Amino acid sequence: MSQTHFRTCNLCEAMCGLAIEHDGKEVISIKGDVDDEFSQGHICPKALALKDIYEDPNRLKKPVKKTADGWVEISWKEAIEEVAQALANTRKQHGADAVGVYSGNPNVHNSGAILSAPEFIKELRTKNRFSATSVDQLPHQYMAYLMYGHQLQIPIPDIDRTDFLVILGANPIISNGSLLSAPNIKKRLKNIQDRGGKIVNIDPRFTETSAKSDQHLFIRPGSDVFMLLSMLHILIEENLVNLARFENHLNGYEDLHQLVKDYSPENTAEITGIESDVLTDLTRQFANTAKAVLYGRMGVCTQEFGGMCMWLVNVLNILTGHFDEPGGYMFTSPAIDLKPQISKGHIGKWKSRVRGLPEVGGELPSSVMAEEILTPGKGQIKAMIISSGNPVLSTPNGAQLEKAFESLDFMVSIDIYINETSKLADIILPTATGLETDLYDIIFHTLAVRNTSKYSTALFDKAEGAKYDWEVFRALKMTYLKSMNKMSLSKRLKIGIAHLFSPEKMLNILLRRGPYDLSIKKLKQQPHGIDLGALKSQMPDSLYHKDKKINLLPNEVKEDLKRVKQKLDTFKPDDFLLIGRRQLRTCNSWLHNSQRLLKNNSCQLFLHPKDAEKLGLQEKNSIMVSSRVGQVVVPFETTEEIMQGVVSLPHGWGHKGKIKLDVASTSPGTNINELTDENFVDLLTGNAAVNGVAVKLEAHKN
Ligand SMILES: Nc1nc2c(c(=O)[nH]1)N[C@H]1C(S)=C(S)[C@@H](COP(=O)(O)OP(=O)(O)OC[C@H]3O[C@@H](n4cnc5c(=O)[nH]c(N)nc54)[C@H](O)[C@@H]3O)O[C@H]1N2
Ligand SMILES: Nc1nc2c(c(=O)[nH]1)N[C@H]1C(S)=C(S)[C@@H](COP(=O)(O)OP(=O)(O)OC[C@H]3O[C@@H](n4cnc5c(=O)[nH]c(N)nc54)[C@H](O)[C@@H]3O)O[C@H]1N2
Ligand code: SF4
Ligand SMILES: [Mo]
Repeated sequence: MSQTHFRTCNLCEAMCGLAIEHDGKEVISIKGDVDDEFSQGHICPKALALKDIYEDPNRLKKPVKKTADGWVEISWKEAIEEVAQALANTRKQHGADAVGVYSGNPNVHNSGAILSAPEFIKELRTKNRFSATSVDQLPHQYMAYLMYGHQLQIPIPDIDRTDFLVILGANPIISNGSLLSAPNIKKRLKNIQDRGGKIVNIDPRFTETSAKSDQHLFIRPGSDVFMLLSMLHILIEENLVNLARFENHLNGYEDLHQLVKDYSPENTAEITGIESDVLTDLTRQFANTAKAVLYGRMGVCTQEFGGMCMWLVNVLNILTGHFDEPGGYMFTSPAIDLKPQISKGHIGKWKSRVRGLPEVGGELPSSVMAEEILTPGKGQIKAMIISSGNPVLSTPNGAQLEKAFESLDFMVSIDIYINETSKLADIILPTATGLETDLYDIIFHTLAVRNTSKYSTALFDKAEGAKYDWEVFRALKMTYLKSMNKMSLSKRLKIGIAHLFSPEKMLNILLRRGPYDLSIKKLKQQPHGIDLGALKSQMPDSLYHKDKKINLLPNEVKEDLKRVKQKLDTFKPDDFLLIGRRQLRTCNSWLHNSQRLLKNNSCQLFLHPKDAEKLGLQEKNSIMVSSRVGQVVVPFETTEEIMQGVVSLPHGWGHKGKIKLDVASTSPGTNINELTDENFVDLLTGNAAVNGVAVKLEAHKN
């Protein structure tokens, strides 16, 4: 007899409700849950892969250890003890910083991991902590901390109520929205137009989102900061600034006038490729529409001026009265608010050993990971822990990172597959995942377009003896502390008590502390989730700065403006600029092992037909693409949908070497991060600049 189980999809930020028909052992079908309070039946092709992941014969079920004869299964007890001992030995011999940690994206979609990983990582006392944050949203957190006083106080564009949406460097029709959880975003965007509103998309490629917009503007990769400064220039010159109720809650407003003087739209048109009258018109419309919002994401974060772009996105929304108002840039009121529990943030408490880049919120940029492993000296990383991450495919100069990982004394991956990164580990600890886990989307409820709350229980039991990520972190913590001889009686007691609380119990406490009188019991009675209403105005009360003022012009920003000015003054166009591309049937690097997602999906370079002609490309050629750090040969497709002088390649491909991904290996594709450059970072935040990388192209005869 088949039954239906309701739960939230954990694959992207949209939090779609799923209705999963099953017979207790197997999934029969996965459909959108039409009764889900938030997603109302929406689903994308990726959700079906949850079945494939569950059934994937390549998925590891038991810990494995690398031996001369290949991988061999070992018991959990042996695996945990060996890992803990290796980490402890490294620390005793070389100091705490000799152990590095990298946390990847699926951790954020895993409430058990969110609630347990930091407790383990803290005990390592290492400064060498890295994560996917610095190849992603770091500039958002950086500016949230400086401007509003907390790194997680990140505003969300209220697309459900806006009448004018400017989308800069995001492709939500494919990505389903980021730092903007909004299931069925296609419909939500269409609703803007249906109520007479307008969508403008600014992107070096005419994307799937551009096609749904009312206006698309091509922009030269990495030049957004100049366009945004010009918008600010126009606002000030034309007296379009509307401080609304923030008049007395801003620090630094007066100083802005002087700073944007040089950035008239005429002055920036050459570098951006956007004509001055087009930009002036756009700025006027944005300022004069009551409910308008400017939204910037990956394309403007992971580039040379990611921090400045996110600063300007915030500033422009604030100065036009589109801040903390319905239809503008708003904050959520989540049922579980982690902000009071975690650090507000900090910058530069320590610096990376080799290049001297500052930590942000306790992490160093992932772009320095390889050099911290490869450069000898005190504090050199000798052992790495990778959890739910595939940095060989997802961080700049993947080839160098692969070499760095190979040189380590010890490496452990907490991962479900033997892939491009975990293949380099000494031990892999595989966890129960997806349909086998309980889930409360702590982070994404905090970044959603409506206040909602939902708890999903596991559909299937984990296999006998298997462990969840949170169980692995807890076991590692205990055993590591024992190996370090740091288990005093009081510590043992404290941890013993803490570990009496499962993630479910911890979530229950957090929910009960929240503003909505919720509990896990109540949420379990509502398997389609609970809608807690539209976003509410809450500033300046919810500012974390003591003076309850927005820091409109942080010193760090003032300083970085010099770098911007220098770029403007010395600008000369590069040969070609490389940008990234997300595809509907991918989830970063790790869903290519699902046949249904891999088919109809491939890794090709997009370039403009006129560029192809200039390069003398023939149809049967491939292209050799080279950058400062690497060279790859890729198949290409010409399209007028990309700007001349720009090429685009999707990330997450490059499935090669001694991996165990039978499906993905049939269509390996090319790793774009063999071209992206670890030295090309946003110097303000340390975020990787994986967009706007200078490359050379050459025809390659197959
Ligand atoms: N050039 C370029 N590079 C990029 C990007 C880009 O746009 N362009 N995007 C960046 C972004 S936004 C991100 S978020 C990063 C992602 O970077 P990463 O997080 O490093 O990479 P993922 O591909 O998400 O890898 C996730 C890993 O987790 C494993 N995994 C999946 N589920 C589980 C689980 O439940 N438990 C455990 N333990 N492991 C699991 C998978 O097998 C896989 O190895 O990539 C970044 N890299
Ligand atoms: N299908 C699918 N969905 C996903 C993911 C996935 O891998 N596949 N990954 C998830 C993750 S981890 C994240 S973080 C989100 C990201 O979600 P989005 O932020 O929507 O990211 P992208 O789709 O990479 O869109 C970035 C856009 O920026 C453009 N761009 C590149 N360089 C520049 C530039 O210099 N200036 C401007 N203005 N634009 C530029 C690119 O052409 C692209 O259209 O997606 C999530 N959703
Ligand atoms: S849009 Fe995201 S959350 Fe929704 S079904 Fe697709 S992968 Fe899952
Ligand atoms: Mo991401």
